[in-house]
Amino acid sequence: MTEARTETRTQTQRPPLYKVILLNDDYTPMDYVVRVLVDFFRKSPAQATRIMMAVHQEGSGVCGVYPFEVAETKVHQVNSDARQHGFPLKCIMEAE
Ligand code: NFA
Repeated sequence: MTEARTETRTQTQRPPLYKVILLNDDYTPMDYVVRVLVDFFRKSPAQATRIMMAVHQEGSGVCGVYPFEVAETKVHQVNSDARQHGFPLKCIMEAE
């Protein structure tokens, strides 16, 4: 009788992660971008202000890193809220 053997996995499976990125533009008010970061990305007002200023100065910035469906939901929420307010703010996602 041959002994049955099973391979042991040494690495834990992790879901692929996606960066959610805000893009700068010339019209969206700074305080609105800070509010988006606090409300949709659960940042503190200080963190939100730092991220907003980085996007403003560098053209884009990462707001958070999430599994696919969470990232997709955040992108939708931000783009739809910005449009409802009449601002051109754009949010995108990118594989990490
Ligand atoms: N650049 C915008 C302004 O000067 C502010 C902004 C920051 C817009 C980050 C979009 C993203 N009002």
